[in-house]
Amino acid sequence: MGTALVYDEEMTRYKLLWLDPDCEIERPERLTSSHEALLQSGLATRCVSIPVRQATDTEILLIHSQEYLEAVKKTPYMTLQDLQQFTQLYGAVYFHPNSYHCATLAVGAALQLVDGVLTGTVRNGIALVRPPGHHSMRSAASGFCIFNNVAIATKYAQKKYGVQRVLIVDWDIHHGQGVQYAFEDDPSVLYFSWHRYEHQKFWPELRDSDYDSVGKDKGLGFNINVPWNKVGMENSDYLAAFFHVLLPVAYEFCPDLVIVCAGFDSAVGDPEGEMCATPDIFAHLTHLLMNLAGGKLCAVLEGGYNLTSLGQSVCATVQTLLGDPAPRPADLQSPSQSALESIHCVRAAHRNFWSSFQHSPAAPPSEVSTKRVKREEKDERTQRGGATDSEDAVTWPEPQKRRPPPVRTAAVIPEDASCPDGCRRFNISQREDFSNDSTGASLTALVGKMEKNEICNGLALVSDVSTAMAAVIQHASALKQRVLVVCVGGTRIQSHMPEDGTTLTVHFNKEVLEEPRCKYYIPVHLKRGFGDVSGFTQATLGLLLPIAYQYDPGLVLLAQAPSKDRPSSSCWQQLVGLLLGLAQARVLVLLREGHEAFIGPTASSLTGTPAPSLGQVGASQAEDFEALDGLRRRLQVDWKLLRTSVQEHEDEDN
Ligand code: TWS
Ligand code: ZN
Repeated sequence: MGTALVYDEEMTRYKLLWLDPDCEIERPERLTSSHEALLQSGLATRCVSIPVRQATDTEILLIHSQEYLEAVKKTPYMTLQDLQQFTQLYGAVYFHPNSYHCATLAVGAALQLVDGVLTGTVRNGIALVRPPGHHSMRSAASGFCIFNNVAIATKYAQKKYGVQRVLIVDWDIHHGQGVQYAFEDDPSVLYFSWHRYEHQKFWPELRDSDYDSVGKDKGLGFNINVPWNKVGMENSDYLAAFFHVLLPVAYEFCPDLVIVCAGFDSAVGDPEGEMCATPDIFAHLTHLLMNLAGGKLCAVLEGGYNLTSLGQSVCATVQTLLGDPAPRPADLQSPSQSALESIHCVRAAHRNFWSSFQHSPAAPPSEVSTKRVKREEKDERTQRGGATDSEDAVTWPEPQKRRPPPVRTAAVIPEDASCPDGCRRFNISQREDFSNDSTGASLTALVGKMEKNEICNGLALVSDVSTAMAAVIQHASALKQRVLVVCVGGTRIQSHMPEDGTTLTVHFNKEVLEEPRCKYYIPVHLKRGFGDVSGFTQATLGLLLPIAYQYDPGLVLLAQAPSKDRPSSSCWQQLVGLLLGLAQARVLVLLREGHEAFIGPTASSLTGTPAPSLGQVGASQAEDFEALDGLRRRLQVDWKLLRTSVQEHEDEDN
């Protein structure tokens, strides 16, 4: 199951033919340099090349009007003057005699990608296209977009393959109003977009882009806008929006297919977005979406105008689609006040539609409304044009080289048990081991190999989880690695954990445990255990992941402690899959003897197979949700990525 790359040089063969400083950022080099970056890094050859094709009229008419299609069809025969005049009919777009041809190829590329993923030829993929699509509307071009590539691909997937629910994630820095308008009354398509908004001062300057556009009629709740009201948003702001807005809703929605409006103008260095998130963050955004819809993910290029930043971001995305471990999410700050304000408002606006938000405060506190700035107060649009000195000066660290270890997954399992698919058996035999604890010796040797980047991750079947855990922690701390311990089930952690921050323990349990006794020991009470999908998602997405990302461990230890109830296998696989985003996927899973049934599913997730979907998450158990939300609020003093709203009394570091 590979990763598709859909690309054709033909889409570089149109450009701006007259002087217009606003339009010149959208150049053919955007595609050539992205493709070149994939070739240079060796990623292109690891992908499955799928050819583009022209979309048919019928396909384009899935979204656009006949009149509009006929009008665009005439552009190849227009004079320069006619083209300029035609361009004037719309906003922020230009036409060229070859634009129409390229626009049909861009749609066709997205459809070829959907075909590849839905026929099972590939698991996922990316289409590198020009022109982009997300601004284009039923009868109008807009923002460099002619046909709405992603909206057409969505309808096509539903019609041709009977796909029911499609999640569209628009991480471009502009609001894809064309996608919003295409599906705002349609509950089968969930559209999520974050975008630079600045209280409606940023293009396309629409009232419809604010957090309170939540969809219409049957589609109420299925349109989610996160407006960014300040520039300079960072990795932690984007992650907070994923953890506290998109992911809880996406898991509740349970899509059959994920399509990403993959614009990279949301990355640092982009002259349009002016944000500060690094290209590496796209590895995490991609990873966090890869366990939805059984891994069926189609990324379609939208914007991105700093060629360096764009190339790095495309590579980060593709390398993650290929299954390589994501780089460590180093040094995450607290989300900014402005970002938290927006996140708070979105959750409040959607609290009646999604059970994950039903305990959010009803209305945004009056003082933090995002509509403080009135439309009339809008100041003059600043001079646009070529990059200014300050834009040229934007720099960021070179992305880490991601070298996946030669062995992906090792298994420490009894000699008589068969080795699961895709795993390397890793047992120190009794003969070589002088300590008389061959499992313990195997585990410490395995951690050593993980540390040396020879093996990525592993699983072990052990008779005593506590003893094994203690051995691993001791060894890892000798290697000066922060360890995240995630414990599922069991009544009490036997071994004594250091409380100096070298390990962080999150303990999920059915029983009521004690209150957090220090910042680094977090008991999480799940009344109905890990078999309860809504409790699991709330606890994992809203609590565990934000804490874990902020902690940034060098090793993750996931252990099944002795207990009567077991997590459902699909929840367990989702947990394993999501934890692989941390510590460069250095995850060691400890399974108890007697739980042999978990070996296969665990191995499958560790080797990179997407976890099965959890099913549409039904009505939640209010008690669990309230308790978990209460815990989240108590912990956010220490773990700032848990915040979903501004603090009443701000502490000094913010
Ligand atoms: C979309 C930038 C003109 C006036 C005001 C066309 C040039 C133009 C572009 C904004 C724009 C729109 C993207 C990037 C994008 C203008 C223009 C605004 N914009 N969307 O004459 O990347 O994802
Ligand atoms: Zn954009």
